[in-house]
Amino acid sequence: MPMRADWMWMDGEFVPWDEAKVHVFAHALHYGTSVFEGIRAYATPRGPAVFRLHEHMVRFVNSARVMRIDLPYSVEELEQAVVDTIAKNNLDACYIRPLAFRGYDRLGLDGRSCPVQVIIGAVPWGTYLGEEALTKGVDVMVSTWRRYAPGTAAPGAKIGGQYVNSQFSAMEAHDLGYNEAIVLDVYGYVAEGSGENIFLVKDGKLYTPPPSNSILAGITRDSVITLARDLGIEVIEAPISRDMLYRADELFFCGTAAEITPIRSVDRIPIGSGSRGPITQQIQEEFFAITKGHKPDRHGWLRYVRA
Ligand code: PPE
Repeated sequence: MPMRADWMWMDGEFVPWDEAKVHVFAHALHYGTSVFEGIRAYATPRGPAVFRLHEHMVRFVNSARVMRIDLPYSVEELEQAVVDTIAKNNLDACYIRPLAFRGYDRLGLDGRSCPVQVIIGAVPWGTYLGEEALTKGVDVMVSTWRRYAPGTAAPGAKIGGQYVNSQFSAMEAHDLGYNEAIVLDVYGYVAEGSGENIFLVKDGKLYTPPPSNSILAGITRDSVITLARDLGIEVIEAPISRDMLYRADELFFCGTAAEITPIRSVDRIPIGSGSRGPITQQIQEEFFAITKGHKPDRHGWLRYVRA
């Protein structure tokens, strides 16, 4: 069943889902000239609440800056448009996809004569890596594909065309019977998953690669670091070698879509006990307690859709 909702926010107005269309000569379709975000809203006792909307929209604007896309809306206008899109579609928990892209004018690599279009879609989207992924964990492989090298792309920006790299590793993993891939950077250090950041637990401490290992600095990653420190867990941002994965006590992915997903094996080697580890569970429970409004929003991360 295709994902859908009733209304799409498109260039400042709501259009019926089935009418939200572009021309096949849109520049983005040929060259990947787009920037996007993935944001979740959670169902809370006070209705839907968008998680870290401001940080997502700031990253969106910064990605656009790197791609040389001039956005015709401010961060505040985009935030309001997200809230309006959820309300207009009567959604509760949902996944929100803002996208800015170069539309149709002409072919040619420097597409800056092509008009900028902006859409915001919101759809229901359950667990990203399978029904039981959050509790049981996922089986992953180290991809044969590497993340792009420094200076060949912009890992810190969420640019559409860059995601062909992620697709290569995701498709390879799925074809070989794994849920997801871990991708190494060009020097052989662990970068991230095809669409998630990664954390490792060793001797009670939490490790994650720094931005210099070709990662997208995820907003969930930042939330995990904050919550772990709240819980008194030491967090170390340092390069991680492949063998450290196999020797880890616990491993987990985090991302907007993946939320906090334990990794139970890498290359068929069980990690730790081979199921969700205690620190992973502790951070996961803290994360969901806050996102779902069961614990006070002590970091000001929730934006309620209903005032
Ligand atoms: N790394 C990559 C490469 C990535 O795509 C994401 C998000 C992250 C890390 C985590 O970032 P954050 O969401 O800010 O915590 N991936 C998005 C797209 C997933 C998709 O399949 O589409 C997401 O999780 O929304």
